[in-house]
Amino acid sequence: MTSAHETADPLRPHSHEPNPVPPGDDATIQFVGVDGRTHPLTVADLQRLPEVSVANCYIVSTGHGTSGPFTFTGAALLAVISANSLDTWTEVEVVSADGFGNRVYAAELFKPDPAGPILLAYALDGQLLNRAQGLVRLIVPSERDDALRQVKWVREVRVVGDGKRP
Ligand SMILES: Nc1nc2c(c(=O)[nH]1)N[C@H]1C(S)=C(S)[C@@H](COP(=O)(O)O)O[C@H]1N2
Ligand SMILES: [Mo]
Repeated sequence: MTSAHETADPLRPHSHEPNPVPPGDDATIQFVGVDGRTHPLTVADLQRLPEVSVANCYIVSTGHGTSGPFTFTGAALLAVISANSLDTWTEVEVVSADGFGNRVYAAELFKPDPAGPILLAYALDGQLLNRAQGLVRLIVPSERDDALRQVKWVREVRVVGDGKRP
């Protein structure tokens, strides 16, 4: 489901050559709250949240074939936001160190998804993700078309609100 509006959004690019090379050595992830306050988020922070595994995930690359099925393990994106921000929010932008990104709407996270919850994954088939695999990767299990939402090398998790205080 892609509307014209979403296609024009740089956080939801329409076509993309996947970058196979990790962008630099700095793997720090910053969590940016609705109020702009920023703090680092580590893999250990994610591991302290309830561990969620989603089986039958595929990475479907237009022109490069499909890989999987994989079981990705990580923290639910909703749990990451809830643990780090008390503000009401409408969407979260997950942006990589190579300038690739995706926007996830609150409605997507609050509605149970039969494919499985959206994760900040740190493991694949029981092994921690290495840097080449993304280290921390956004996994959207319901996306089965071109992997544009499966953001590797997450650098920033930016929560966006509507300006209203809770
Ligand atoms: N950070 C980052 N994530 C990304 C991309 C990218 O270029 N940079 N490409 C996307 C696309 S288009 C594809 S097909 C998959 C490829 O994932 P893979 O390298 O695990 O096969 O990563 C997705 N996530
Ligand atoms: Mo892709």
